[in-house]
Amino acid sequence: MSAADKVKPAASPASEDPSAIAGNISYHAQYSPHFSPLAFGPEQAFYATAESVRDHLLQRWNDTYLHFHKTDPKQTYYLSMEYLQGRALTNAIGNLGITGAYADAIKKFGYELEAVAGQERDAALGNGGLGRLASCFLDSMATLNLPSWGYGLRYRYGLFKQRIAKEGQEEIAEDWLDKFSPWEIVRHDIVYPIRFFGHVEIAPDGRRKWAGGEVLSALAYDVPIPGYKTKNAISLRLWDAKATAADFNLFQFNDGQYESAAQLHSRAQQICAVLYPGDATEEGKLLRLKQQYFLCSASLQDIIFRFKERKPDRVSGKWSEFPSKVAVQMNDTHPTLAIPELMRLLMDEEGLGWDEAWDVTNKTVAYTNHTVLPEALEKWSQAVMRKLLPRHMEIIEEIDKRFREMVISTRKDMEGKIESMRVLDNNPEKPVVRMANLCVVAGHTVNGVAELHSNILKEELFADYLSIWPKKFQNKTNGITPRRWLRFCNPELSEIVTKWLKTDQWTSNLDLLTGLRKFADDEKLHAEWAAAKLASKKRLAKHVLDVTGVTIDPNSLFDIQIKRIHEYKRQLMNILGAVYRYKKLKEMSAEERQKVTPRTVMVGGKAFATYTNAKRIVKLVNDVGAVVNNDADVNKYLKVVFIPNYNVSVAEVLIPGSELSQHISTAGMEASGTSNMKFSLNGCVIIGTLDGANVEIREEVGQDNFFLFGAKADQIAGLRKERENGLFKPDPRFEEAKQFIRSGAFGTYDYTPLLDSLEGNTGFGRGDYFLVGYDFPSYIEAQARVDEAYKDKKKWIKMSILNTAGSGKFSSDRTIDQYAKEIWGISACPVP
Ligand code: BZD
Repeated sequence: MSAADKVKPAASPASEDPSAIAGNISYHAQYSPHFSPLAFGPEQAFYATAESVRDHLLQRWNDTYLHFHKTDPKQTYYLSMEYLQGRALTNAIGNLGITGAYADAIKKFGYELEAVAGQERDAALGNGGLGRLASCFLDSMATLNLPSWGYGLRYRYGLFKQRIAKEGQEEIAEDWLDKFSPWEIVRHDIVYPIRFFGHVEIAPDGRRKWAGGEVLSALAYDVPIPGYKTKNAISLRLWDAKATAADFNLFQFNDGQYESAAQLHSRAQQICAVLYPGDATEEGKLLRLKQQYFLCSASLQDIIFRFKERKPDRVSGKWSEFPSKVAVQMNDTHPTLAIPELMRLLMDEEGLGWDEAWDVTNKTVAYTNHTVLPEALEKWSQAVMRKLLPRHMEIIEEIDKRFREMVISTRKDMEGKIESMRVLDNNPEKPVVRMANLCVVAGHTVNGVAELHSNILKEELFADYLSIWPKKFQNKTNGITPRRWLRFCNPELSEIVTKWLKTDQWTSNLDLLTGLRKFADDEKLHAEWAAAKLASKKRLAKHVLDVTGVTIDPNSLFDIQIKRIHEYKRQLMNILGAVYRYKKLKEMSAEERQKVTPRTVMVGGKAFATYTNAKRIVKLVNDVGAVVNNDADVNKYLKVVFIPNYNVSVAEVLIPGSELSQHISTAGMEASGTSNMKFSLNGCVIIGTLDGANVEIREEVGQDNFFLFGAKADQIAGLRKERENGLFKPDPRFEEAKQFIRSGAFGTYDYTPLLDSLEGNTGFGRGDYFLVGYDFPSYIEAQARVDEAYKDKKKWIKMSILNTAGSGKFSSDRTIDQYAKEIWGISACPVP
């Protein structure tokens, strides 16, 4: 039966009226037909519903654009190679305050809202924390009515889909655009030329000019981002690459040379084909650099266009006004090319001199660092850069030269440091451009993402620059949006919070959660809290059964670690802990076992396709699970489950159902972490090291409500030295766990190389560089404290409540408000 048979189609929805909404859904099912008009299954229902919601969004998006245009406020542009948006439907109707109306409207077609929303594919245009942070920031920017937009790339295939096969992780292309995305609006009116390769010439007016090479087009797709309870909707503008008809060689095509006729078209397609194309080859590196430049150039041309559009009369001679109207934030070093591109546009296109262009650029751009791992700090080959972007390379060389001269002439004391501070590393073996150094030298502000991390930036990574620019460095502790990460993903707990606080205003003022503290011992609240947790645990258990076939017990302690698989995040320590627990259970008598706290250990996350040890860790978790879960002696007390294809929507099921979550990185290595904030907000207790934002979470929720273990950041260097000097004595429990795996207890796969990475002083595996062996005993002891605490149900629920109550600081509304005031200098611009 078609939608029109059930509800009469109507072109426009009236926002609060379910009948009018149903009419509009029916209208979209008929007149935006992507499917046969005869059927109206859950998938059709999703697309028609989404298009109906899009009508609301577009209205707001247009009003907001016009309002910003008229008021001409200073605007922020967030440049990021990644956005992990996840699903949009529930979030959009939640932010617009029309969830109930839509649920009722959908019922008229015989469907439940949840089932329809479950049809949506995740937009996974990102990897992990950095991409999800960008998405949380957009939600907060819109909610705070800030004039700000995001810019990114419209990857055809986002982050791969993970499947677990016998050999371990398999990667499959994630086809989020397979049908289409109902949220994006293609903007055929917004197209910019993007040049690659070519050469630099002197134009007749004496300016330097980049010419030749090949020119592609960047085409804009807008994704409207609604704020919570506001009329404002901002834009996430994603660029796609295109070639034009003029680039199509009809002569060659008619001559049967089909491939060469459309060469540029196929090169254009490569640019936005995938997120993080492999970069082991030279071609792969070139493609990544092309992607980065594509984002920067298209975005800056668009920003300059808008600067002119808003006040056409200011165009000539008023470039000093630019930084009072535009702030550009670079999300890590991936969009660093924004710096030389802005310089080029200002000098070569707009005719500014170096000093004026530099002043404008410096006052416009700021840089957020997300890692101190040396291997993650981007360096581009000077040769590749010169070939692809010859004019930008000239500009970078000039920035480097002027920086060097400035230090030599003003800071004699720093002469010995200049080489490592320079933008260029002219090592004859491998001359490179250091992108982070370029960001520090050119940006007006550099920030870290948690207090500990920002201090490490100031004291270690960027310490030399600090004495030159003491005011340049700031901290902006990360945050998460409370809308997606509590209100919408955990309706049961949200209702309880609203009931006890007697207001739902916590949704946009998360500090109000502290009001729960005074009820932390209230037995009625305890009963409600425990019931909500149990409901979420049951939903989680169903997901686990659906995707793995493993039955887990909702009465066991749900212990979760979900994040990208990386050695510094130490999923290996978690699984060694589980192996140790399993071995001890095996050694116990049936009677002794009955005193044990039953646990379900869940691990989820994707390993980068070429990261061998990370893939071995995925395989090990799966192998351990296969043995433990089928061992009838102990599987009442322990299950180990690998959750496949971890993504935003999986997180939305897992986090509400969690009771303990692991954030156990080697201290000093996790810049912040943001899932720790999501867990804590959902009443989950953390076991963790003093790393990243864990430090601040522990301060906020109270040290009694956090299971701490492990070495501190300032001990790490010393411990590594001790290890190198052969002074490390491994704990017998650590040896026992490793030996158990080596014995073949979990199958025939050869884990020797993985386990060897934990051995030795230096050399292979860097002699346990991540100090799993050092922290293991205190980790096991902290886990024993968890077991004891969980036996006291009252105590545990109280800890859970106090975690939620202490999470107010970690709202991305707080983070974005600080960026707005302390870095960008922008203020709210609400649509009246
Ligand atoms: O950024 C992460 C950090 O590891 C987290 O500690 C932090 O909480 C978040 C947000 O600030 N970094 C990343 O996610 N980084 C990447 O994904 C990445 C991508 C490409 C190249 C290098 C790093």
